[in-house]
Amino acid sequence: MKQFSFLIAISATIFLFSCNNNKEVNRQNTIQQEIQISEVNHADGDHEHLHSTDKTYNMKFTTTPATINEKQNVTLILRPEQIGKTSDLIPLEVVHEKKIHLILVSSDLSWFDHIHPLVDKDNNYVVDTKFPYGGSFILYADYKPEGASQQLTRIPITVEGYNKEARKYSKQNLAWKGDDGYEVSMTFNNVEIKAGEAQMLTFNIKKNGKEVKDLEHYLGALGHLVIISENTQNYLHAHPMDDNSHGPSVVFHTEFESAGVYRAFLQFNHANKIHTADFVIVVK
Ligand SMILES: [Cu+2]
Repeated sequence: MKQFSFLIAISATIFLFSCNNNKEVNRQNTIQQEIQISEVNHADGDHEHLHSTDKTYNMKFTTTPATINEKQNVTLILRPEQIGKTSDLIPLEVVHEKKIHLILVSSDLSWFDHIHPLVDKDNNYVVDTKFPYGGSFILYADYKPEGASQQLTRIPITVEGYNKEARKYSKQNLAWKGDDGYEVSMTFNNVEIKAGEAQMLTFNIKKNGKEVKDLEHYLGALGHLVIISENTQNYLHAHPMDDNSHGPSVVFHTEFESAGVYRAFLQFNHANKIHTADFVIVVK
């Protein structure tokens, strides 16, 4: 049985989830205030999660159709359950405007999506989506049962279809160029990012060479940042300090627990469109 542990920290609403095998997260950002450390048992081969303290929750996951095919519509169905009381309804709290934040990535972290399942009359959370090609993908469901702590369920899935060659990220890349003239550059306060050091990550957003100063909110904040380790076991989800700014800089405080290669996905809202800028961070 694999151990799936995670930690939730707040201050500028930063959530860090970490899933190191058999390792408990025992320290966190000096900037952040630690509110809870819990360990979750991740049963092999299914999506059951046990919370060692308090009540234990599981996010049951099914799809229609049961087999997911590339480029075809699939309905993802998530149902929060309390272990041992699976018939009980588990109401979820709204966090950053949504009850479930669902992050989807290909296992090589070259493809990313962020969607929000909606509750139906049977208390299932449902969303339709499509996967662009076949292979392994990871879903991260981020949710908070009423009166309980923030939960993260990591759900590995297989998509049938053409298996694209996996991309390997090794070189740091802090500059992103998107469509429509958007560019985002990332800087940090130290020369390099070291594990265990508090970091300030600053993203500067430009369009056609000009700084963007009229960013709108996305999910109640100026931006949304997801950082995932190369092995997909560490997941960090952050919102910036809310300073009533509208750009061009979006600042996040965080800390990397261990050295390695990470992919960062910054989402921002400009001109009524959500843009996703992606980066490669090498933590020493
Ligand atoms: Cu979300």
